[in-house]
Amino acid sequence: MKTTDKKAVKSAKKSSTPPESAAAGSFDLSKPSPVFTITHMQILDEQGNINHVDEPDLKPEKLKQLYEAMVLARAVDDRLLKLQRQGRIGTVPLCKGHEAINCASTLAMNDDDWFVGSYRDQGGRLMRGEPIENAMLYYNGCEEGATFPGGERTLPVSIIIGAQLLHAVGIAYAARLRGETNTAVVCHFGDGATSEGDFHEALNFASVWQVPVVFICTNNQWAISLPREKQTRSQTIAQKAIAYEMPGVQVDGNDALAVYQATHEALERARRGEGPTLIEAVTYRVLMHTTADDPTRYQEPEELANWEARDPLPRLKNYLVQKKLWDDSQQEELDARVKQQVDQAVANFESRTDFKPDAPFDYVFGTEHHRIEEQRAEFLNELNKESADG
Ligand SMILES: Cc1ncc(C[n+]2csc(CCOP(=O)(O)OP(=O)(O)O)c2C)c(N)n1
Ligand SMILES: [Mg+2]
Repeated sequence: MKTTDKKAVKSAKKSSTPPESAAAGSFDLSKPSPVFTITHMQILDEQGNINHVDEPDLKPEKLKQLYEAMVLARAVDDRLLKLQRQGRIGTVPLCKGHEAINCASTLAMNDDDWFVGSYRDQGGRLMRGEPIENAMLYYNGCEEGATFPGGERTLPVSIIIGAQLLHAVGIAYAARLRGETNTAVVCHFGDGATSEGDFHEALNFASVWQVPVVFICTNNQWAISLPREKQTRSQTIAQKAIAYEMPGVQVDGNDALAVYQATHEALERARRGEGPTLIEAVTYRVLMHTTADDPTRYQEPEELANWEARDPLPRLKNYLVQKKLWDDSQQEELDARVKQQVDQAVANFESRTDFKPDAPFDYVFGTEHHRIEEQRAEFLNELNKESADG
């Protein structure tokens, strides 16, 4: 771990009382301004060699679970791309290269926690128990793919950039009001979302209220075709935490162990009542934004190749092999099992015929609302007219 000032981060939020300087009339202008630091975390180097000092305390079974989840996420991503290219599903966003961020952060969560994500967290969603075919349904326009049994604490995909950060803060606030001391919220979003007002409002109130939220920004360097340097002049995204008086941690987003450790520490802090954390997970979007995009028009091939060489999967695999937890026969068995799972999900998806065209109206509010019902009736009426017209 390269640490700028680990202690400063650990002690940054020890109490929920506002710092003295924030009290009205207490400013002492003769004092020097405070100096802030952010932590940078890397535990596995790019070849998968471990830095033993910071090796997380993860049992072999957990490490294998993490790797298997990442392999499954990659296989699902590959298949979604093929299905879209074959015209069997609609436009789909892809998560290749983000498996360490999605899966390692989810591994650090417990069942009482809430998962609040965007559309680029497939690996985490699968770990929360979402069926593989949900993505196929959802990206084929079927609302049925947005929920799943047991998924009450896993919010549907948020396509609206940044909106889910406010939901995360509200949920964490409610959990605290209900006295759920073991519950925290993990909220995922992209680098582009940090330019939205929602990001700033959410971080501000999360800190003011000291609610248990872990904000994880997947900085994949792109917001569609807009590069990171046109999004913000800040040297890091993690440093945006400083303005809101919360710890800001930058992690190597292709290092599953660093992502796990940063999330684990932030969740522990949240559960101790020490408030929110902002984690910036640095990675690269190695595929198109969605299947409707052509990144060859704006990405440099050399830059892409550089990042492809840092692929999080072989990196974690090398670590497991070095620890004698993984070998070729386990890989073969896993690849076959994952292929079978994905094949089965495609078959389940393609055999479904029971779609309800007005399903989106079911999910707007928790209870029936007359305005929504008016809109539902209008929609169904139009649909019937179209069907009658052939
Ligand atoms: C409020 C809002 N504005 C604009 C869009 C259109 N849009 C879809 S994805 C995207 C880029 C988001 O980039 P980033 O937050 O970095 O996430 P990434 O796609 O890289 O995961 C934009 C602008 C949207 N969905 N919602
Ligand atoms: Mg992005």
